[in-house]
Formats: sequence, C-alpha cells, structure tokens
Amino acid sequence: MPEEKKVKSIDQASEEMIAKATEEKISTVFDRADKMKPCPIGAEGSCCKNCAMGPCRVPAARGSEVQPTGVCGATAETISARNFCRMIAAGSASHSDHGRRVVEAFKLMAEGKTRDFQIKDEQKLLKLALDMGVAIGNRSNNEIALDIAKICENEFGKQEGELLFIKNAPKKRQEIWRNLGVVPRGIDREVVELMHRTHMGVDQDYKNLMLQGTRAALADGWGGSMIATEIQDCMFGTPTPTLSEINLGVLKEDMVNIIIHGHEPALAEMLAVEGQDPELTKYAQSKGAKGINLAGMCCTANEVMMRHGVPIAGNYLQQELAIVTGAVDAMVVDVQCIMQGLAEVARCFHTKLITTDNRAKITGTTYMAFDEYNPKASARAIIKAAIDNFPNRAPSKVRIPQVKTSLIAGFSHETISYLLGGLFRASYRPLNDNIINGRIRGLAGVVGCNNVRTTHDSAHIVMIKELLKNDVLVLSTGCAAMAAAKQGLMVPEAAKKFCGPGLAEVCETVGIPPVLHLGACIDNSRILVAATAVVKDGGLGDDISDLPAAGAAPEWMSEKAIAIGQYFVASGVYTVFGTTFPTIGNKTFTNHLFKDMEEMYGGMWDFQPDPARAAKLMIEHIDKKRKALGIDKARERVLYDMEMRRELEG
Ligand code: BF8
Repeated sequence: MPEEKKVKSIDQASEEMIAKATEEKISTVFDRADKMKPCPIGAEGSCCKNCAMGPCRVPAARGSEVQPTGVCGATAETISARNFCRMIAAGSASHSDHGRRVVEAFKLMAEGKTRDFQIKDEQKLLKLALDMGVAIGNRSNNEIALDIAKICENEFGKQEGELLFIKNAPKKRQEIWRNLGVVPRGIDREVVELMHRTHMGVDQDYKNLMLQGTRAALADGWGGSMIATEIQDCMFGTPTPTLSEINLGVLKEDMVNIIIHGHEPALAEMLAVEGQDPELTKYAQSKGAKGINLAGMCCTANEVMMRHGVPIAGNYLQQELAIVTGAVDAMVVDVQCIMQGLAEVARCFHTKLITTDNRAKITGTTYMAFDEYNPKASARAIIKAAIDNFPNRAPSKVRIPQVKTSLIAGFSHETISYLLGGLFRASYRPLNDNIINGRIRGLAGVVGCNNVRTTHDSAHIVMIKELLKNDVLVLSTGCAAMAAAKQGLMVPEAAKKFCGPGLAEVCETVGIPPVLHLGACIDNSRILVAATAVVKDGGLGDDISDLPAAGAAPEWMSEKAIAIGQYFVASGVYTVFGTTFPTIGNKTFTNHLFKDMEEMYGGMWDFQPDPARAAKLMIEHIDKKRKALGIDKARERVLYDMEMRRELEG
C-alpha cells in the first residue's frame, strides 16, 4: 500500500499555495485526488477494456489464487501484460514523437528554412557525423547536419535492421538483445507492432508480449529519447554546470511572469533568448512592469535552466500552484504532463493559459501556434501577449511564497567526464577508481515524476538522502531532480552535510554536488550513455548489468516512466518503483518482470512504496554487484532511527 499521507507536500512553498487555494476555494489536483480514489482493479492492472465485450475485471477473489479470465478467455497474465505493454507503447511514443519534432526543427535549420536556430555544439555535431558515417571533409555544418537529420528521420520509419544507437551499448548488452530478438528495427514500427499485438485476439502469451514491450522500450531509450537528446545538444548546446534557482519564490511581483511548461525545448529556447530583448523589456515597462521574468515548469524547466540558467518555478505537482500565486501573467504549454485542471485554475486569476502545439490543445484556452519556420516571431508574439496581460493582474490576489533554493545543473555525460578527467583527458577513470576503492559505493539513478497519491517530493528526498548517507552517488532527471534541488541537494556544499565520508570526499575534491542533475526525462538516455562510458573505462565488468548501480522512480505516475523503467531493466539495471505498481494484480506476470527478467537481462523490476526500504534494496543490489566484481569490503550501512527519519522527512 502507498505510504500513509501526512502532509500534501514536504515543500514549504507548495504547502503555502495549497493553503491559499483552499482559502480561495480553488480546486487543485490535491483536492481532486481526495475526492477521487483510484479504481483498485484498474490500479493493479486487472481490468481489460480492449474490446466492447468488456471491460472485464479479473482480480482474484479474496483469499484465492485463482483469477477469472476475460469473456474472450484472456488470462489475467495476458491482460496484465497487455496493459503494461500499452503503457510502454504510449511512453515510448511520447518521447519518440518529441524526438521526431526536434529532428524536424534540426532539418529546417540545416536546409536554411529557418535562421533562428544554429548549430551550438559543433564538436557534438562532428562526433555524431563520425558515429553515423556522415562525411565531414570541408563541408559546412549545415550540410553535415542535413545528412544527420535525414538519417535520424529514417530511424523513426525504418522497417528492418537495427537502430543505429544500439551499437553504442556495451558489446555484451548488444548480444543479449540480439539473442532475445528484442533489438528495435525502427522506432515507429515497434510502437505500432506493440499496439497491434495488444489488440483483442492477437498476442496471448505474456512472455512473448513482453519481448515486444521491451523492443518498444529500447526504441525509446536507445532510439527516440537518445536522438532527441543528441540533436538538442547539437542545436541548443550541450549543457554545462549552470547556477540558478528553484521554487515558486523565483516569481517576481513587479515583473511580467511567464512560465514555460511542458517538454519540447525549441519554443522554450526562443522564449529564453527573446525574453532578454531590451525592446520587449521596454514594452513590459510601458505596461507598468519592471521587466520580463521567465521561469520553467516540469521538464521544459530542466532544458532551459541547463542551457540558459532560467530559474525553475517547480515540478509536476506545482503547475497549478504556480498560477495560485496570482502572479503568473502567462503559462505557455506544449506537450506532456500538462494538467487540464490548469484551465480552471487559470480562470480564477488573470493568467493566460497559452497552448502552442496543434497536437495538444486545451478547451477554453488561448492557442498561439508555434511556427517552426518562424520560431522567433512565435516567441515574441507569446511574450507580447503575456506583457499585454500584466495590467490585468489583481495585486490583492498576489501572494508569492518567499521560498527558493540555489542549484547547479547541467551534468551531461560529456561534462561529467571533463570534470572528472580534465578537459584534455576527459574520462570516467577517477569515478571508476573511486568505485573500485570503495569511496563511492555505487551509482543510483533516481528519476521520474510526482504523484499526488504520495506526499509531494517526500519519497524522492527520503530515498536520495538514504543513498547519499551510504556513499551512493545519485544521478537525477525530471521532476525527481527538481525535488532534490528544492531541498538543497544540488550544490557542492550538500556533500559534507548529507553524504557518507567516502562520497563526501570525492564530491568535495571534484567540486560537484552529490546529486547530479542530468536534465529532463528525455535525458535519461544520458544515464545510459554515462553507464556505458563507465563500463568502457574498465575495471567494473563488461556490461551495464555488472555495475554497482540501481535505478528508481519513487513517485512515478506517467506512462513514460514505465517505458523508461523497461528500457533501464532491459539495459541491465535493477529498477525499483514506488507509490503503486501496475501489474500487482497478477502474480505470474509480476514475477516475470521481477524475477525472470534478471535471468534474461541482468536487470529487473521491483516495487517498494517505502522509499527508505527501497533505498535499502538498491544498496543491497549495489553490494551484490560489488561482491560479484570482487570489490566488496566490510562497510557498515547507516541505519536510521525514528528521529533521523523524522528529520529527513521534515
Ligand atoms: O517527462 S518526470 S511528471 S514532467 S513524466 Fe512529467 Fe514525470 Fe515530471 Fe517530464 Ni517525466
């Protein structure tokens, strides 16, 4: 069962705005969750609604192991697998469609059809060209980019062969995938085939279904997501450590506040650039504001923070709360993780909710299309609309929580290797050495969402602090990263305060925070690349599954998280989810994910809603891997008493 809820959020700014919403009788996700409890049958994956003879509910009767079948005879494990696979398909499609849009923008840039974007990271462009067999010679960057764009486009529609980035994985991993027949051929093909195989009356063998589920998940992690990250880096710049601030306190009472919310960074990039324009600042001043204040929300926030230092207003469960401050003149959204509830909350204030993508409109809000041929003009029109709305703000309704924290983000895989090895001999050697000598016990990826069914941010923080205490270096993305940043875990000084002695020493020597912010959810591909680099550096086995490493999404909620989890598992990573798990209604299929997968991939799923216990499971897995590598040595695990737990959760 999910942990007992005490407060809605451990974040003070969020609690303040939840209270303001209650005072002003504004309904938010927190109220709606209290009113609407999850359907227990659907939550455990025991409901099939894939045809009109149902929906069929197949939970086992209390005290019984026997589960009924659907009216077509589909077994509970088939139903469970189908539901899980459809989550993977949706998650993989979301990341990949994001990747496709980035490639389209890249191609327009390369063809000279828009001059608003240029190549920002030439080195990365050339590396990609080498990886993809694109001629460099004395060709222009745009000529090279056009070839790369065409190759990437083809990755989506390819019908046979293997996705190109598969060959970047450790050799042993590639062989595992080939032997199991799960190497993706083309991104779209794997998603379409998975949707077909989960249709009524098609694939009715849960193991066989999951092979295609895995193929579609790998098409995300080593395909769509990786393409998105690589091309974004070429076009917008590879992130480097950048200092900024996070939480609702970054909003400013005397400025035009524009929140950029969603996932795809092209428009957000332009807004970040144009938001600096003195002419627009003057226009804002003409309307009575001191200037323009941009702030990010959700994964877009991570993108523009890492590349431009734009402050972050908050993570997923803070989107409505940002509007509740009364100080947001425009919230600009594109795709993914945007709650429809925003429209209703915005109606209680002057806030203009602007959708920008024709794939994602919200009834009753303003639509201002992002024109990819004219990104700059689109961005300027949106900023102007926000400025025009500033005079409509009701000062009596404004209350901005005075809560914000410093963070350093932008630890791309390339940056980590420069920081560790120096600019001229960038390498992971110092990291591997410190893992081998035990100063760093292992690596953990703590990623994923917020989920209103558990206290906002709490599970992330309890888990991360427990890992740090036990000398586990944490890599983070998405809303998990923002949770960590808000609690002050993303500054170098955090090392001394929160880490075991070994990890603290390494972080202090290198000058890095103990929780490294690698970017948005799409950038989980950076974790795969970094893990592969660690393997290739040597001394820690010859595959990702040999590494003393684990992954977690303690507050997950989205289908993308399931796709990510599956590509981590299939890449050899022990991956534990919190809050709830969508297959627990069926033991056979859950065992397949939790046990059989270890045999197949060396990585497997797990579920543990108590974040401290989940951290313990991750540490046990890390220790198991250390032992297998012969680098284990007696070390004491830090056990928390109640007082320490309270302090952590407070
Ligand atoms: O892609 S972590 S709530 S914002 S799904 Fe969404 Fe989850 Fe946040 Fe970004 Ni990722």
